[in-house]
Amino acid sequence: MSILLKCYFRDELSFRYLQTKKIQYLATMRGVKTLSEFIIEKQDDFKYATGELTRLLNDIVIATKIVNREVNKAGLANILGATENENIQGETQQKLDVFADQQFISALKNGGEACGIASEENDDFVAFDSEFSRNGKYVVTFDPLDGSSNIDVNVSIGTIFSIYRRKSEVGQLATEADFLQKGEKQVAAGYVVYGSSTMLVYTTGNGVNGFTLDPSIGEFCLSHPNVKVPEDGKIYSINEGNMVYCDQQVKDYIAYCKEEDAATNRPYSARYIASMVADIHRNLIKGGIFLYPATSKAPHGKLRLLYESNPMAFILEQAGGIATTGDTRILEIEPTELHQRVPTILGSKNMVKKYLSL
Ligand code: AHM
Ligand code: MG
Repeated sequence: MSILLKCYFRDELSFRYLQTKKIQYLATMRGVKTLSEFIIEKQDDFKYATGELTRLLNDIVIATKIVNREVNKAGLANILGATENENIQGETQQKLDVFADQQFISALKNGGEACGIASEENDDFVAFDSEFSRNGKYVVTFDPLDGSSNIDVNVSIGTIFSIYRRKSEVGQLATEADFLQKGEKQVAAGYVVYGSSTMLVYTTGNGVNGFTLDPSIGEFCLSHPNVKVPEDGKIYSINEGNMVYCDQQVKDYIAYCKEEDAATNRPYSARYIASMVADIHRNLIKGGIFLYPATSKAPHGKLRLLYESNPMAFILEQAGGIATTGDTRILEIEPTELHQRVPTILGSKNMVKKYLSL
């Protein structure tokens, strides 16, 4: 049927248009709103609304669908296992990390709305050098595959992204200053969790919405409108194996989480997947606190400000939570380098407040 339609609609564009309409029709029949419809509907909430951010988000969505397809067949496709390369942080890159990185770069480069990207897997930022891209108003930072140590063992992983308006002049090549912007300058941020189902959660600064991928129509459908993180929670997420290297505040807080007190629902439950997207997603829905603090071994913590902490902080704050280094609101940090790391503590408002009070 598809081949026949393709012959009838001689050019690819008409064929794609028909496919999109077909998907939208199927989604409408099921009474669900697709992510594409939602993004277009919300376009006017955005103060720079010209359609470019909408197209940029759609480019990102296409890349996440391709990555999702590969993640789902990772065990089959002889794509598992480490490459011989190491990324700038000295960690072994997994093949899927490289694949995902390339997918995002290619989608954003061809989309024309972004003039450059910076990603966890590249030593330096990439400025897109076509005339088309030089006119792009945005830059994107991303972690293409977060929690990649989980790939080989079939545990949830994710993608995280942030979008900023460029600071350099439109028409020129992107510069490092375009990427070294405070988190509060983000115009959009989101993540995709490749879990028991695939979900995309994002914000443009007007609340947080979550979409679940319906594999039968290949569309993300609105499943979690206006997500709010519960003010109190019962879950704490930290790599407790590092406790010996943590400072007294962290030790005291974890001891507090484990104390018995029926009035405050303690002891809390410990949950740690070592994939921050999955850990934070769970805590966002159920209520909880996630901590990757500074340790004596890693004085700035492990997580990267531009690719991990800022986007997650933006989402958590938009959902009513708090995101802090322990001293500073994460979104107020002035970045000094692309691969900067920061201690990251975020989650339910009252849990983070308790941590800060110690
Ligand atoms: P990655 O981006 O290289 O996968 O590393 C980030 C991940 C986070 O998702 C997770 O919270 C953390 O590293 C786990 O680190 P650890 O194994 O030290 O607990
Ligand atoms: Mg990561």
